[in-house]
Amino acid sequence: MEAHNGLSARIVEEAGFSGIWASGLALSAQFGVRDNNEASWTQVVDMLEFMVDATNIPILLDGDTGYGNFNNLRRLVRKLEQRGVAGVCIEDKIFPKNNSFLQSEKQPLAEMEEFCGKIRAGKDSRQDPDFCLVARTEALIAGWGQEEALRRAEAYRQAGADAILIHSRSNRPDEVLAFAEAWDNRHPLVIVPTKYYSTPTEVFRKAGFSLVIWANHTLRASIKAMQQTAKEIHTTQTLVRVEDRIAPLKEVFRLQGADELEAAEARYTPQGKQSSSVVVLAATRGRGLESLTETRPKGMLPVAGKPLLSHLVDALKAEEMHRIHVVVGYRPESVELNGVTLVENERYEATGELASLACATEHFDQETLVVYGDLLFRSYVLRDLLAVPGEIVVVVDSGPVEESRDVVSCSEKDDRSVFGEAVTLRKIAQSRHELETVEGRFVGLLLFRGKGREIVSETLEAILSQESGATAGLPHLLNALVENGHRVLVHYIHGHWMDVNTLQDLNRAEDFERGWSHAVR
Ligand code: SPV
Ligand code: MG
Repeated sequence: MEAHNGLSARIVEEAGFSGIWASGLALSAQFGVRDNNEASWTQVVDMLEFMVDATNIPILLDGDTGYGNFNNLRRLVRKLEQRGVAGVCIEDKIFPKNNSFLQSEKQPLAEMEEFCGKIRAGKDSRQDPDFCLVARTEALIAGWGQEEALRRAEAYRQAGADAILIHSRSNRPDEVLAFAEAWDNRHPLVIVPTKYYSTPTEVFRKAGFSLVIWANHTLRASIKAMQQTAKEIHTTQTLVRVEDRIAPLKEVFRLQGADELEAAEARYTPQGKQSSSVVVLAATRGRGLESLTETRPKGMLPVAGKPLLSHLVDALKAEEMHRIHVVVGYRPESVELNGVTLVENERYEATGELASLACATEHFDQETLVVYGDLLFRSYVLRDLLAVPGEIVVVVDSGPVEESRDVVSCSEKDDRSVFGEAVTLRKIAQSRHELETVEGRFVGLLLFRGKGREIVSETLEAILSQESGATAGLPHLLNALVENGHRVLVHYIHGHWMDVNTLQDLNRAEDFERGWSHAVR
């Protein structure tokens, strides 16, 4: 099957083919030039390198005439071997050649003996005994007839060609079938049924052909798709009509092997140096603080001389987390923070935390921290959390639970003597009566990285696809993760944090930030 660059080569391999035809026509066309050796042979070889890198199946290059005489072919064979190309097909025409279907009868053929010398030179210069040299005769294309085709094919066989390609421009298979009959299985035969495409492949199998080349079909398929898409976008001046008909970006990334790079990054880059992102959930006005939040959400209320959210942002930046995305909703114009990206949840009034989080999924990174916008904590809380290895980690305060909000049940209780033992989340609830055991309270810090990003994104999407998902909060996501069998690691802390929900909290926050309290809730 034809391919003409790394992407099409990978697509051909994924379709199940066991070999690739690096078509001269298609390679020229994708460069936007004619099939007349307008692209240099080194440009062709460079493209082949991408195709070899993208695949694990053999690639047979359509080497035209070998780009010159026997000497040019020798060098070509060496370069192809060096780049992992499995073989080359050369045709008995004169450089620069023309495509077989253009002005066919005017095409001069190479002198037979000279072409045999080229075949011998090509064979002699290979180092890998598996490197294939296919000799293609254009005798039928140029109108020299069956007898000349057979004469040349035999000469090329004797010169050492590994297979003979007999090319025909007839709409019927008769020519190549007659050739095969006379050839009588002397040596492997190859055909390119571009013109006589309606013949069942079984006919070719029965006639003894070793290889059929479908020579230009990924190129032609892509031309049509590109033309239709470009025209439609130009005409409609919008992307909405085409979006669902074209490959999603996700598919592009998959074909490029983006996953492999991500996995390699996890293996080869130090954890702390992962590219990190933060999503701060700060869309709501803040219930319980109505009197102060007429013109601004609670995150903008001043605490110790600056907005509550600024304390959080500064704490994040102190841990080198500079890509901070704050999801705003209520009074977004009042949220003025330096060095953060604001993401708006326009439906904040009708939706919950998860809907806000979903507004920021495009900002999820190799390592992503999700944090409530009304949180204050001592710097070690974040530093220690970032040092916990694991794909999904939550912070739980193991201190005495006074309130019944965000209470959690974990696999083990906080036992400082077994420092480092992995504890996992069992369930999070809004009432301790829903839990068999209560080990603490969720602090509003969720970290995910590596595969955890995919898992969280998928779970989030699944929840939001249900009606009940619209108003769901972070606990809903955590429970869904656990229910789906994913490990949510628990990182225990003991105090040194607080969230702000009431006027009293606001005063405590002042003390907390001034260092006067340790705020064990
Ligand atoms: C090619 O694919 O470039 C070929 C086959 O050489 S053909 O176009 O039929 O000549
Ligand atoms: Mg060609």
